Amino acid sequence: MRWEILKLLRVQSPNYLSGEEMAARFQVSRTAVWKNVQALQAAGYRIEGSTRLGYRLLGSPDFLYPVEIVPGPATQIIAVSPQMIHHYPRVDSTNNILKELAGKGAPEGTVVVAEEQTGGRGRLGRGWDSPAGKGILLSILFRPPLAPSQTPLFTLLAAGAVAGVIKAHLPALKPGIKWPNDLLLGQRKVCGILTEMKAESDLLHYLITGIGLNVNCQEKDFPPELQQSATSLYLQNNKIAVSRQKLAAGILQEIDRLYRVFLDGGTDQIINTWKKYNITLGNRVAVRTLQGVFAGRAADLDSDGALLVEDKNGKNHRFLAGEVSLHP
Ligand code: BT5
Repeated sequence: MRWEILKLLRVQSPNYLSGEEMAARFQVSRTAVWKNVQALQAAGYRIEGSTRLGYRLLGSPDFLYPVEIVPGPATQIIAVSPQMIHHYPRVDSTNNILKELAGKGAPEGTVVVAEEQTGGRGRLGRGWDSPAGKGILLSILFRPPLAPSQTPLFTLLAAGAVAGVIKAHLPALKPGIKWPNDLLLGQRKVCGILTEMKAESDLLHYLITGIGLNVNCQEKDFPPELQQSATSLYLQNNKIAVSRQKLAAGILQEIDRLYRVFLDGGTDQIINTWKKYNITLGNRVAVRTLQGVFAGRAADLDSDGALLVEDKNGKNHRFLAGEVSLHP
């Protein structure tokens, strides 16, 4: 009922809505309405109460509450209702929480989102710095009918989606994707993506794509070792704060759209969306893998999203994972 009350207050804002009217609408006592208003206030909403006039909404916090980031009727699989979004003030890692939910049978399209992570994870045991209330930290559960070998495409799908949403909200910015999962603004990293899966031989149980996007981080929010390499939308947007809620809703909606394109066999479209923001292909690169470092020219992506790197004899070498340095 709390969120229903919020909806009513929002429609009515900046005017008052009487407690009596809400009590009648929900068939509860005025005390019950008042308790729900208090809960909303505790959640950060600025609601003014007047014994004579009722309540009015004066301001909303930029927290990633499910009702605020649920993308709306256009979505069909991802976060189609607020109930499919699990919001936490603080977790170790949203990917970890979603793994637990997935193990208990959570449906495809379930989302875990947090204001802060204490153990945010990158690839290969690296960390993701996740200060409270500054970024978007979310994970999405997919249960696609796929072979595990095709899953790297999901990182590209998410990277293309986030780049597109940044461009739509802040047209002056020029997001670039460094294969496979780094989103850069200028030369600095603004977003990272971590795709993990549970699979047995050829059977994929589920796939989790975790997105960490630096939205309103200031320089001082980054630890010293990231000061030169990390950035945020705020820092790139002339230090004007950006709505995390609008971006998060946009990201969920765009990933839902691209995922459906993918399910309809539109792998090319996923790759082409990624290529719109490509800053990798065409450049000299060094790819670091567990086997060593390989240098060459990033020539293309194949239909699995693997990177094809051309050696000096014109022969392509295929990488499904790895760490790319541009212009080594
Ligand atoms: C990534 O790994 O870029 C994947 C990051 C995924 C984070 C999301 S947040 C929601 C979900 N839950 C999780 O626990 N994880 C996902 P990788 O390519 O390995 O890059 C990690 C490296 O990026 C670190 O070693 C740092 O150098 C750098 N880094 C860490 N935090 C950063 C930040 N906030 N902004 C920019 N760079 C950062």
